[in-house]
Amino acid sequence: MGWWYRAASSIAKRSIRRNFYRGELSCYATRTSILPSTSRNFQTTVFKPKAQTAPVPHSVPLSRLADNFLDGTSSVYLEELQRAWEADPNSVDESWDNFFRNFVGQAPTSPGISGQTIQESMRLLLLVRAYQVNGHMKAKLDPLGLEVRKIPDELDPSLYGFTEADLDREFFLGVWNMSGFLSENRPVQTLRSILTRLEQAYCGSIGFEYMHIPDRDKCNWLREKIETSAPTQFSRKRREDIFDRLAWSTLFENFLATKWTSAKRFGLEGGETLIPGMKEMFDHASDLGVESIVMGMAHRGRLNVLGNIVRKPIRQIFCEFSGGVLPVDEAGLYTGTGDVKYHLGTSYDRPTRGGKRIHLSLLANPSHLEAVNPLVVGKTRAKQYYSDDVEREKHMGVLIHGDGSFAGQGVVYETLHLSALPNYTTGGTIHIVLNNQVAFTTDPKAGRSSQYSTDVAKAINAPIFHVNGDDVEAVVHVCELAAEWRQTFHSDVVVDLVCYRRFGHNEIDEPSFTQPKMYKVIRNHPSALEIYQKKLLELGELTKGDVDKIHQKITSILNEEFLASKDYVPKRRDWLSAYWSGFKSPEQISRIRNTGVKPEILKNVGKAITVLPGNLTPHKAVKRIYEQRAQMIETGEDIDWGFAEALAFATLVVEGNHVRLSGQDVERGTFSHRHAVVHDQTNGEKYCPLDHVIINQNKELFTVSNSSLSEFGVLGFELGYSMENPNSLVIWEAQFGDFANGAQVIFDNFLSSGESKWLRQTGLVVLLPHGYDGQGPEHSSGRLERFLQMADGHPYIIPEMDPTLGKQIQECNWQIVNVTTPANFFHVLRRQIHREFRKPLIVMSPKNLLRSKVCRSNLSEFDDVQGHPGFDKQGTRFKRLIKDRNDHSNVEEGIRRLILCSGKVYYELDDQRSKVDAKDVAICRVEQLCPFPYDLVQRELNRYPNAEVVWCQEEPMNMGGYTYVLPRLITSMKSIGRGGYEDVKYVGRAPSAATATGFLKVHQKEHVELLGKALQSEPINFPY
Ligand SMILES: Cc1ncc(C[n+]2csc(CCOP(=O)(O)OP(=O)(O)O)c2C)c(N)n1
Ligand SMILES: [Mg+2]
Repeated sequence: MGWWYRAASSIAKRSIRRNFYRGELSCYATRTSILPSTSRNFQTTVFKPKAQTAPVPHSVPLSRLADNFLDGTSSVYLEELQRAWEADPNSVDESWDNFFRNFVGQAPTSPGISGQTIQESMRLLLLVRAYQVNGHMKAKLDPLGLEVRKIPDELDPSLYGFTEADLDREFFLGVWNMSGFLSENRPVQTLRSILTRLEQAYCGSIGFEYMHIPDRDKCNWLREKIETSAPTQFSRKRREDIFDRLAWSTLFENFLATKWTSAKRFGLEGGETLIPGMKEMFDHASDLGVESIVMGMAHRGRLNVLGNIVRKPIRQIFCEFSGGVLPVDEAGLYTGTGDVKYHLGTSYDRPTRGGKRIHLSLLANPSHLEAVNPLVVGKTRAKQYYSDDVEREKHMGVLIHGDGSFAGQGVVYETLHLSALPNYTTGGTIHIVLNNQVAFTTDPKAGRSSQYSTDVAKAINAPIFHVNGDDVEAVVHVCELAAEWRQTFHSDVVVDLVCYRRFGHNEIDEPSFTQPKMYKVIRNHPSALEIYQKKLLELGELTKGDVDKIHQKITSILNEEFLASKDYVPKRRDWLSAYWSGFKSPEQISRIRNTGVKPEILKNVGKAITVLPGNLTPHKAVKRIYEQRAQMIETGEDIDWGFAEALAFATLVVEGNHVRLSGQDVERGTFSHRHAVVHDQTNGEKYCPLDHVIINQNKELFTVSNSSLSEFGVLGFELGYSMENPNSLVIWEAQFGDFANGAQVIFDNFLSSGESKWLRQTGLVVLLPHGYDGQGPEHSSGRLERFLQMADGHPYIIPEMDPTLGKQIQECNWQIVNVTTPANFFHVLRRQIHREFRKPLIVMSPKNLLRSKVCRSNLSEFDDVQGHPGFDKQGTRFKRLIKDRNDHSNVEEGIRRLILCSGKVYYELDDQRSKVDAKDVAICRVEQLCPFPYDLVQRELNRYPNAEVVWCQEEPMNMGGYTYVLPRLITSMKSIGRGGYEDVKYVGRAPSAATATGFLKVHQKEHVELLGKALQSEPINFPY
């Protein structure tokens, strides 16, 4: 290969020089683009090379070449071969026999191969290479024929000095170590046939983009598939199948259009070949070992995919079109708020052509384009984990994208770039871009800065198959090829299905307002079904009778389903298809379980996770931390935050649960408090103590993984992961709580509302470091207020508060806590698993408490021993509210002020209280803000009947818990006759645009004022 690069680069250099002298520097990129370089993708320069400017090749017979093309081993090899062939033509490979037979003895000037010059050889190779690299630019991808693309000069043979006269000359084209066109058994062909083959392979209905992949084996594998001499021929039977599938896709939309003329359905018309493409892809994937597919897609064609691919009962889809019916009234049935029909998901076991079954699940998703992508990938990964699919060949993710969204939505890249990360890979996702060449009203040229909407996928070296959506056989071919690629290389691949949108963005939209020219063409454009039907009839593969039969069959089934839809009543099963067996819906009461752990188990796991192997050389600070932890378990005292968390993980692991913690720098912990992975200082090897809690522990049972620097993508991934199996504690930690807003879509549209919309539960935990330490506006706040605002608990109605039942928590959309003790953190984590339902948990986690000497717990607060401090009336469990630390009795009339607060400000208040010796002030910590612990707040209000009630927070008034707590506190007070609105006082920062000041001095001043006011001896004015 070395000679080839040398030769190619010398040509390139020459052309650069030439162009430079002509003052056309801009063509640098164009001319070098034939090289395997990074600049190849910009084909917009105006340079038009004149064929005659290329130097006319001088013929130099091969045998007399002194060029480095044949220097060294190559020429010696050729000479050897030639000698062997002269002695015995059968002793060499047939291709060489042909070659020498053609070559030897002919006059150098005759139009045969012997006239081939080294320059021609090089140019020919460049021409072939140009097709491999840029042939897609000439492929006929646009069904409407409207696309204006400049065919790259590199695909013009005259650029390389070839003329008409050369077309019937034979050329030698053998290259070693390269598969496909250049290596087959007939290295000698006419230029005409070479060009025909190249055009066929690269410029038909499929445009292959793969030469950006920096892996020769992968390129060779693809070349082999692409450059095969005969294009794929489908059998009559296959063609009938493909036709049938295309007819289903087309007639389904037609049927919806005629029955519900004014309903929005975001139809597939113009892209109907997606359905046969996907079906054939899935059949082929199943043949190659795939057992289940997790799918995600947006609005366009979703109903068609649901009906035809995932086989959601068509009568149900029709029923939903007619307005939908609530499920049958069953005891304990939760129906949520529901969602529009084109967002719902479902799953199904679909029989494949090969006689197997493949499990398909389409995830529900919100309107937010592409937001479901990371969830699909995360869920796929979880399926692989639970089924021990270590090769990642049984479970596969498939994502269907819009062209506008694929190019424009950042989460596409955030998901793509997870694809090869060890703890996030799924062995390849297949992406299908349903490229209808428009996004709502926006043309591609206004919607992206690069040629193809798929260009972002080049960043991960995925091959991209662009295909003309009107050529259903080509669509099927690339869909199958994508499945093969995925199963062979376990990496992502993209199918860019270039089609059009027959109607407006939705069916009631007028597309000609904005795309008049395109829609003029579309109006007269036959459907893909009509095109294929005509082709098969002309080829004699189907008769008119066959076609009619298929049409009739489908229409009559659709009509039957339509009739059946009128009496259709959804069953609970339809709503809760992914229901976790045994888990309770919000309306099915479940008892609260305790979360304390037997002391001996705590001791044992505590020891297991504090022992580092003798041959490991940890950093001395880390060694000290582990020694301290060992000490903590030994004495049972002073357990800190990091160790409490590790104990929660370890005890869950011992109980057989999967624990997965992911986020930026979580292995060490942003604040250096976790050190879940210990690095050997001599050889860099890693040791994770939590991997050794039980004997022969599965490597992934406990997973802690630094993630890529993404919030939206990674949080979405973990959410998808958490939804697969309830017996897992899946945690995402933000570096600082602020950064969670990069993933806001996941919070708003999935985590806070997913159960209500789609009846899917998740116990995902989100750790958001929060707390005002003077670190400036972006490192102080986890934006507690945002999460509280999305909480669905009623501020004016106190629900049934039976402390032994989880009804309040089962009914809420998520839990939000701001925990202040290591033991309480331990229990809140364990509570996620030790219950019969799953609910997301948002934790405002501490920063300066991680090292605080006062933020410590005793091991006796973790265990389940009666009489120990953790044990209350019901046993040991998470404390939703922590009462004043002083041993107050049930009624304390002498307390003049009750401060309610949440989070680390408690310790500061307590400290201030000691400083000013304010014994008549009680401080309670609301550890769980949502759902609001009405019962416990009432209890504390009753305990201090004469106290002034204060809500104290360190956040500004428009942030933190204030606006959430205020109405709930008033409701609690009113309910026990303790006053109302004017009786709740506020101590905290003033309202602010930024979360915190950037000036440390200002912060400190605010802080001192805040504490001073909270503990001042005179009453606090209303409202602050
Ligand atoms: C995050 C987000 N931004 C904007 C929209 C509004 N929107 C819905 S569909 C659409 C156009 C999508 O274009 P494309 O991805 O090409 O899909 P198509 O509708 O053409 O199939 C837009 C802008 C949305 N749903 N989600
Ligand atoms: Mg589009």
